[in-house]
Amino acid sequence: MRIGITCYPTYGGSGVVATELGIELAARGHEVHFISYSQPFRLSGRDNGILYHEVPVSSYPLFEFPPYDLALASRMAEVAEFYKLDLLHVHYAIPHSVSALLARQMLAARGIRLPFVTTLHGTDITLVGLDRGYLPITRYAIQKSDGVTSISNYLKEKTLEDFEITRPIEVIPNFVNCDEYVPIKDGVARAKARLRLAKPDEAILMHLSNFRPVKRVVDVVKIFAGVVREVPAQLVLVGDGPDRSAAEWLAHDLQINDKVHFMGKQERVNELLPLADLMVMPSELESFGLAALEAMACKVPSIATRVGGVTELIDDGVTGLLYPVGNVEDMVAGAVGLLKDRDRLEAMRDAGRKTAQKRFCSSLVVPQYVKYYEQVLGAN
Ligand code: GMT
Repeated sequence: MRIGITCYPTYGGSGVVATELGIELAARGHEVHFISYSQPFRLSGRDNGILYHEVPVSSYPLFEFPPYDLALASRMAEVAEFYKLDLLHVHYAIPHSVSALLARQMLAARGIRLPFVTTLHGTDITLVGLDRGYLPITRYAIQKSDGVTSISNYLKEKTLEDFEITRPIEVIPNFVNCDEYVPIKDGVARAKARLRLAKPDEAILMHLSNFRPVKRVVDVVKIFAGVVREVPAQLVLVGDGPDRSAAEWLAHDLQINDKVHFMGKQERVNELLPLADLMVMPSELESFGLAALEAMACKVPSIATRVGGVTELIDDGVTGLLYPVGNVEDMVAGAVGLLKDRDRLEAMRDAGRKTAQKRFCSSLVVPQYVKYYEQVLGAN
């Protein structure tokens, strides 16, 4: 198949899923065309079977807001026509599904067929999408998509309810490449790799996100402050975004900044994650929680919040520990308890890797997308 993919190319789960999907599809012999305003950050630019098409957004003195969604629609239509795309797959509804809808109509007028699939990721429904300024057009584009998938049952139900959607939505969960996200074998190799970040007797807590308010990065620092009072530890934060400065200030105010490491945006998170003992994901809301899944595949359990689709990923007490949002005290107690009980931690590490392998490996999930594309193409 020749598949066009549009996503936000910046640091964030929806872009990661879209990029990894493109890479996996290309590895299976499909021709993949990324269409976005810059190259998605996990693409090397040298990936076989993948082409990247930039969307130029020209400015004009009259435009206070250059119309990216229109430029995107034009580029989608061009790329689809020039490269004979079979299908377009857009990730994150706003504005991508609206642009795809326009591109489909533009091409239909020229006798060319371009079905499109919209994948809903989270705040496109739970936050931004609920904004009255966006809701009607987002609802329309979802309703008119040729196929719609969501990354969890939670998000599907939320979309059907809040957007009064009447069309079917297919749930296809987030996935991880279980051959690339692997634990480092215990022993000398792991100990040596960890030495870059911590002393042998110190635990490593890790957080990975785009540091938006919904991720509650300040809670991560608070949780760590409680843990390090009881257990020797270091905190490694991967990613960047609006709340980084608040978290840095808090680490200074609590005088733990020598143990808190802000690594910024990192491309090869699969090399960092296996070095951690625990992932900390105290989010206000997660429609799935890709960071926790990537950690799980590397045998790193999460201390997380019982929100949204997280319960579809983490089995509380078995593959991680779940708490109400903002309950820092209990999250500290849970983390300390696990770090002091190595047998329990080990059992959780193993159970997490098994869950990732059994349910969320790309080898299992990517074929679900391919099957869905075939279904959409067959129905058109
Ligand atoms: O925050 C978002 O909604 C955007 C998105 C992103 O680009 O970071 O994150 C969402 O998509 C991920 C991949 O499908 C999910 O794993 C995240 O749970 C989801 N984030 C939220 O629901 C807050």
